[in-house]
Amino acid sequence: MPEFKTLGQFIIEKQADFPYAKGELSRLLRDIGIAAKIVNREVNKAGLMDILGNSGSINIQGESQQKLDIYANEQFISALRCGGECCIVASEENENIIPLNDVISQHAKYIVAIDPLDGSSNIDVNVAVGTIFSIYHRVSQNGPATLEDVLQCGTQQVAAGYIIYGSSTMLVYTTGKGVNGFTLDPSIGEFCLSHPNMQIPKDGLIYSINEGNYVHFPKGVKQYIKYCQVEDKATNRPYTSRYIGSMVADLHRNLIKGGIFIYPVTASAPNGKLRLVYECNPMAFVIEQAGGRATNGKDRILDLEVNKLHQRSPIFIGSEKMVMRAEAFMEEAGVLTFNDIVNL
Ligand code: P6P
Repeated sequence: MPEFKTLGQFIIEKQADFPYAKGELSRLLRDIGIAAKIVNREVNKAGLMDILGNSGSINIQGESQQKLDIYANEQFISALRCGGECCIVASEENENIIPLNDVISQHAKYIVAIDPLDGSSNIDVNVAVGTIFSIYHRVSQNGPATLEDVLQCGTQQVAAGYIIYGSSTMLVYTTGKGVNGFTLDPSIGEFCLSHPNMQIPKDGLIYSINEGNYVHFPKGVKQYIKYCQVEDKATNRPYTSRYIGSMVADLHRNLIKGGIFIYPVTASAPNGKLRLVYECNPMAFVIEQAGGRATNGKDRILDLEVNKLHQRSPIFIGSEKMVMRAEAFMEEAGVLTFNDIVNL
């Protein structure tokens, strides 16, 4: 067990890595940690409160909003507003950006993009869910921050991470100098360093994909899945299929054990399902910092141009060798569009 260190102590200690830091990013990360503890409290007793199930409303994604989706969204926005270190919040739950215009926040230098409760359809069946966050510097020099401050390339992220509300609650993040994991100790209400310098194995034996969409997958994905299933002792195949429909939980497992997570184009998601700003970019930053790889099957996720707030992208992410192998199948088969697929 690493030496006892809370998230707050670690953040302050690492602040020294940024010579010009005045503590704003440190406070912003602590604000996110506070909201995570509040959301964790409700997620952990969801079955005992009238907070299960859906709210009856639909979010910008056209998905039914769970009551906890709305609760989590409100908690993170409130914590960021009170903290004063963020001038805009872009939430996966909201159609438009949320400018924080009070006297202090409007001059803050950071932007936060957040998926407040990813995988929330799993809450009612007690499957791990998560929060995904991404932090950028604002690029506008004066006046209120704008949408252009949010539509930044993934390589511009200052920090990114996730909280997984599972058998334990963990906060995992990077500021571009490696990945560290903190486990919430409920007895003291603190996230404590439990997984220093997380590294994803370069190769793995787990593949994570919703095979229910198999008939609509690009040819290269179909061929890669068949590759995973072939019996070959020399390469430890067949691999193990693990997919629980909660990106944070699937990626956290693969980060620790090694593996690949793929969400390609499908019939219902011709551009992929997962959101570039709220899911793909932050998780790509974390996985790359842990020594892994993240592409859309061809191009690096972090290099993709961000044109729309709720833009979607296919994603191949995880152990470097597994992702490169899947890309090779995609290249050989040709990266097909949805129209190509239906005419297969
Ligand atoms: P499907 C949850 O809704 C989510 O955004 C990710 O957390 C998860 O990986 C994916 O969608 C699951 O999608 O189509 O397999 O149910």
